[in-house]
Amino acid sequence: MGNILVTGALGQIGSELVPALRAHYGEGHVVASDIRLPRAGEVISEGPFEILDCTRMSAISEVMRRHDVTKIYHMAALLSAVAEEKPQAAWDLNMGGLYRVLEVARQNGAAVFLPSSIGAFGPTTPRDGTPQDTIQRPTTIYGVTKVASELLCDYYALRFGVDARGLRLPGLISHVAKPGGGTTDYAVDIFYRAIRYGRYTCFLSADTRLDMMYMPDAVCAMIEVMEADPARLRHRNAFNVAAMNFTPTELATEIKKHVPGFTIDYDVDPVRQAIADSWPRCMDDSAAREEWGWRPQWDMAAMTRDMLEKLGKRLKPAR
Ligand code: AKB
Repeated sequence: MGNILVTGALGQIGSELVPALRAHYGEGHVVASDIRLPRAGEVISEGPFEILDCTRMSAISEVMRRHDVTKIYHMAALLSAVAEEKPQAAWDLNMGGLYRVLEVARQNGAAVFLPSSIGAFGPTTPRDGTPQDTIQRPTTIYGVTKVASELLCDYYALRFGVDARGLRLPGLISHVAKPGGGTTDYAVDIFYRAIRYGRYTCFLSADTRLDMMYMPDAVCAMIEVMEADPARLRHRNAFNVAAMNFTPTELATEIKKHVPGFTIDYDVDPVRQAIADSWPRCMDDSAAREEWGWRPQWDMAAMTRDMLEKLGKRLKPAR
């Protein structure tokens, strides 16, 4: 078996994907990479690590050849809110990185996993039961890069036979690494604040419903879609995957069951609110269920219990 390269390995997804891939395929078979070295406290398990700028094609090529890489999980990207602050940088990294990863994959016969997002949809997309194949006219630079990335992956599959697969991920909730600049980040921050201060000020409005997923489900989905029998895949790339959806009020009510006295208030950030208002409330993921057996394990109640338990071991109340 060849080896797996993970770009952006120190980010929110990579921090859990790398250990999961290492548990599944063996420590030495998974090369973690990022633009910088891990900082103190950032542990992504034992195993090979490379500093890699994935906008440099020769650097990706060199790492791939040296480690005999046959599969790339390409996680390096800017998230929606930070991308809106720096649209030019978002285009350079999100598109420039993917283009180079796909090119090197084509030259070396490697497969590629791409995380797309609910951000690939826009205000004219049906927001409830969002179909697998539907209108995609996002109004954010993040969304523009996600749609273009989905199309580029399809093009490389069709034109060059690159086995490029991917998922449209919802907001991801994790107790390991915090997300860096997304619109759904509130659903992680709220747990840290609940434990430390017993209250949270939310930057989205009380009734903003969005699709969400607990990271263990997301990591399983990423491994499963890459292992799926290609003969069963009609879509191959950009599968809708859903697990739970809730509003900030509903999540706060669930947290209150475990943190008595927890309170939430709202100070809406118009930029992130506009982004959230253009995204699906609840995607239809039947294509993923039918074509490769997607089944989420975590709902809001189980995720909330686990987040509070895991974070509660690391964080002390500030009160
Ligand atoms: C973000 O909020 O930008 C991401 C996403 C849903 O793609 N979490």
